[in-house]
Amino acid sequence: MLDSLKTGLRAAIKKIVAADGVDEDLIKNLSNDVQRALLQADVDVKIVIAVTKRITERALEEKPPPGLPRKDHIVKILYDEVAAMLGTDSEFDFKAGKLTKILMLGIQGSGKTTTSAKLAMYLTKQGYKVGAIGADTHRPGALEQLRTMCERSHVSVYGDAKSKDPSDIITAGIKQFEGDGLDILLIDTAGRHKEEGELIEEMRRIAKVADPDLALLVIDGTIGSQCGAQAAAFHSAVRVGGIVMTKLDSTAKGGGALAAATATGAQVMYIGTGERVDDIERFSSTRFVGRLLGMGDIQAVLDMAKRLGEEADTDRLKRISGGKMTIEDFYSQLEEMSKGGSLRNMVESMPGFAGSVKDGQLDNLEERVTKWRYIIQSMSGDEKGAPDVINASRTKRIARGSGLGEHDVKELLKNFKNSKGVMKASRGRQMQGMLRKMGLG
Ligand SMILES: Nc1nc2c(ncn2[C@@H]2O[C@H](COP(=O)(O)OP(=O)(O)O)[C@@H](O)[C@H]2O)c(=O)[nH]1
Ligand SMILES: [Mg+2]
Repeated sequence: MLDSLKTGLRAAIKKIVAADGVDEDLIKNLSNDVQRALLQADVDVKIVIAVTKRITERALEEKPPPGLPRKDHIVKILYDEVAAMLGTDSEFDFKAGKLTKILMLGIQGSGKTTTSAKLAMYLTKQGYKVGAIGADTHRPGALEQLRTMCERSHVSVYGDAKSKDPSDIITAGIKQFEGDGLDILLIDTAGRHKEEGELIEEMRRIAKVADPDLALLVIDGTIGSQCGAQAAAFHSAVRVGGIVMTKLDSTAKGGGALAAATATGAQVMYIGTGERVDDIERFSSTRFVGRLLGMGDIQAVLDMAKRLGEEADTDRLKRISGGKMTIEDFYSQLEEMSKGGSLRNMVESMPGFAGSVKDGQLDNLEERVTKWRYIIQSMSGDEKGAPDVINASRTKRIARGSGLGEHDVKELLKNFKNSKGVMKASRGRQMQGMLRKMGLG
């Protein structure tokens, strides 16, 4: 399910990026592509229609921020809306001084016990007084596992290794913690039974005695399409209030989240990113969609848009857009591109480049930019201002000064000339244009 969604959405984006211009047909086409991809991912048809309708409307009507190419803006809209479908970034509204009981649900191995201990620590760090109950009577050692993992956060754990009745354990646990002034009580449960029906029945009984304020469904992020049915089964027993997706540190991309979120109407609240007790994060839907689409964080695109907007009036950009770029301008543009991270991150986060740039090419580019720095440092002021004066003997001198070959100097001059034309043609697309001229677009 995840793979088809990923492939479908990426193909839709590729089409946009490859198109000559943006028109109504292209946007309709995008809408259809996205619709198909989401439907294939078992997303509820009503949701699919609503999402694609919003994408279409926004793509047709919204004006991109200054400096952001319209195509990138449309890709950003797609990001926004798919992320919004997964829910806004939300956290349960814990109230200090009032006990919030959290019931952990999920099949064996999904990461319930680990997540209980992670949450115990995470919430303790936020200043809440946390306690835990181990009510998994099926797995030998489950209580010990919870206790050991909670040691570091000094969260006390109630359990009864001899009891075979989770409801009894929970009742006794709640009683034991009474008067301790807990803000949060985490209840870890079993995830396996001889039969799934029995497991769901047990959860129903547990929910009755625990009376949870929040039931968190723990989903193994490496599992895809089965998540929907699993989530629906648990949801039928206990109203699921939030989802935790685990194992996102492995190759998992967490596609099951979509299915689980759709099946329960609940939002993903936390993600597990490792086996250690502090490997937990609040869920961010934009980051998740970025991961799903393999494009890094959309934030990089937004940052670029903002920077372009702020710079729109500087002398340098006036020179550049007027076709009067100097070599130093050219170099500072390159530097600009690598600001706030490596060139690789920058390129990977730009819709339209992700996936189309091979690793080798990028290494190559970073190497070339370094070389160019040496070359530019070996130029005289008038050469930097008007590179046309650089003849064969000057080329030789510059090459010697920079410790590089004459062909490197020539390559820089050629790229500079190409970029100059591109910049003049379209200021807004300066970076893309530059990359393309370097043979990367
Ligand atoms: N890599 C990784 N492993 C995890 C994560 N969460 C849980 N695990 C591992 O998954 C296995 C099952 O976890 P456990 O908490 O016992 O699952 P439970 O049966 O639902 O209680 C254990 O080996 C955990 O270390 C995670 O976020 N990342
Ligand atoms: Mg467990």
